[in-house]
This record gives sequence, structure tokens and C-alpha cells, in this order.
Amino acid sequence: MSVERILEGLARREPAALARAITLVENQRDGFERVLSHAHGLLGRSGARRIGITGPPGAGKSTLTEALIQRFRAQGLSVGVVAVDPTSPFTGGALLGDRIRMESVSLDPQVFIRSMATRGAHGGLATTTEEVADLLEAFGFQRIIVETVGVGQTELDIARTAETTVLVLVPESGDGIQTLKAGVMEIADLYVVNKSDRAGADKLRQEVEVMLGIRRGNAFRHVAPHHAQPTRSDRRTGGSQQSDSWEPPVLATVASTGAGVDELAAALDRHHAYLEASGQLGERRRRRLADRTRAVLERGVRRWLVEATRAEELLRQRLDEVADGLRSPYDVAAEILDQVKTGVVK
Ligand SMILES: Nc1nc2c(ncn2[C@@H]2O[C@H](COP(=O)(O)OP(=O)(O)O)[C@@H](O)[C@H]2O)c(=O)[nH]1
Ligand SMILES: [Mg+2]
Repeated sequence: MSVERILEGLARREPAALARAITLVENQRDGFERVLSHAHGLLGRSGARRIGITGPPGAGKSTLTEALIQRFRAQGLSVGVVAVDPTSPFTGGALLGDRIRMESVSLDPQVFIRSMATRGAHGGLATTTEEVADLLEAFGFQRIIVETVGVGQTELDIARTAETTVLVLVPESGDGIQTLKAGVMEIADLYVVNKSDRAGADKLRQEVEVMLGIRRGNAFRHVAPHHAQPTRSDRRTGGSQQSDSWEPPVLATVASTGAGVDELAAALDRHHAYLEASGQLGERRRRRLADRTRAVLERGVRRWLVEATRAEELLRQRLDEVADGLRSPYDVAAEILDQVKTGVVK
């Protein structure tokens, strides 16, 4: 399918064209930036919101995503999902065991689920994921969920391309709590203790709350001179939010039965309202656009360096000298860069 044909198909809202566009972007084939540039012009029209869901494997992220899809559909909202998680497919397990309803969701044209290929997207995975989310938004989906597996920096970078980041932990997720302790997870906007039907869920919830409490205790930004500090129970429910600060709530869910999902959806709404009221929605958007432009520029430079210059060839020529200890990788890189800059290597 040519780029023209894809653009026409997207204008006619053909799901097949959307699928092709996503593949084009994932593989960075010729014309992918044209499609993305076009899509960019269509963003922000349908009041779309992006939600990033991350957490350790098996935490129930996909199950939770399915439950949210149902919830959003019941509100008449269309939902696009990007799953950067090769390990767990969407099974329909959250649909309360109702096969008929599950089918009706998977055949629902207002729901589009796409799994991302993670191989090959070296380093640029966060950018590519965000670009795929752009395509979904441009297509008209009103809620976009990005599911990523893991609790490391990469997963977080991906989840952070969303407006609201949800970290899903489970009683057995030792990893998650360790990372949390290490401070990597501080940027989640909402914490969910899923599998709250299991032993240890309450304890985990308390642990997470204590940890967030410690973090808040150390951070002066939470000291609001004209207001009383929210009480402990306010914090727990995320109930009392001032427009200038957000206290991440710690919610309990059982994704497989849908318990707690209404509260999660309500917390997502509250966070969005907070982002709007505080002006952060616009701020975060500007920051993302700057990050994106930089990422696209870097990607372009890298592609140009590899495809349009003889840098790689020169590298191969010099490799023996490096291997023999005659030169360092830094010398060689500097030489190549110099030659590229002065146009000796074209
Ligand atoms: N007991 C229990 N099992 C759950 C819950 N949520 C999900 N599961 C199960 O946990 C497994 C992993 O779920 P999945 O959504 O694929 O996890 P993901 O890897 O985080 O996407 C599946 O067998 C789910 O049915 C829950 O709240 N309680
Ligand atoms: Mg999953």
C-alpha cells in the first residue's frame, strides 16, 4: 500500500489503512514521517487522553486494560490500545467470563488493539510507541492506553509519553517494590495494587503508601502554606486534590473480576482534571513535543549517517587498528565525525 493510499484510507477511517500505517511507522519505511506529520495535524481534536500502564510481567496489566476498555465503551468512548508486551496477549479474561460480550468487544470497531514489535526498535522504542499512539489518536480514538511490561527506565519512558502513568503492582511483585524503593517509580501518577484478592495485598498497599509518604515528607513542593495538609485517608483515596499538587492515590483492584475498576476510572478522570486545572496538561505537552522533535532529529541524523555517508565503511576499515590496540574507539569516532563534517566522507 503506497503512502498516498494509506493517507486516503486514514481519511476514510479504514481500519486496514490504520494497521498499514502502524506497520509503516514501526518499521520506519519510506514515507513514515509523512504519515506521522499528517497525523500530527489531526491531534487534539477529539479530546483524546493517553494512559500509560506499566508494571512487572503478570501483574494483570492486560486484564486491567480490558476492564478499562469495557468501562470506556460503556461511556460511549472509543479506545485504542498499544501493547508493548510480547509476553501476554489480550485474552478477554477481564470480560467477566462472558464469551459473547468478549466477542462483541473484539469485533467492536470502536476498539483497536495493537501489539508492538519490540525487536529492532533500538533505543527508539519510546518514540515509536508514542508515534503509534499518535496514529490512534489521529484516527479518532478517544482513549489511548499504552501497556508496557517492566519496571525499568525504558518502560517508564514509554509510559511517560502518556498524560497519566499508572503503575500496577501485585502482592508477589518483589521487583516492583524494590524499584519503588530505589525511586525509579516516583513519577507514576496512580498506583494500583492489583490481585487484591490475594494475601499480602493490604500490606503492599500500606508499604507503597508509606513509601510515597516518605517521599512527600522530603519534598517541599507538597507543603501548601494556605491549606491544611490532606489527612491520611484523603491521600489514600486521592480524594482531596488541590489544583497545584497531586497526591498519587494507591488503589486496590481485582482486574479479573472488575472490582476497583470504577475507582480507577474515577482516579484517571481526577488526574486529568488536575492536569487541566494546574496547567500541567499544556506544560507536559510542550515538553513532550520538544522531546519528540529532538528524538526525530536524532533519529534522522543517525539514519543519514548510516545511509547517506560512508561512515560505516570507514569504521570497518579502521576496526583492525582499534582491535590491534593502535587506536582507540574515540580517535576513530572523532576522525569519522570530522570527515563527515568537512564533507570528506559523503
Ligand atoms: N487472582 C487474580 N488474578 C488476576 C488478576 N488480574 C489478572 N489476573 C491473572 O493474572 C494473569 C496475568 O494477567 P495479565 O493481564 O496477562 O498480566 P500482564 O502481564 O501484567 O499483562 C492472568 O492469568 C490473569 O487472569 C486479579 O486481580 N486477581
Ligand atoms: Mg500484558
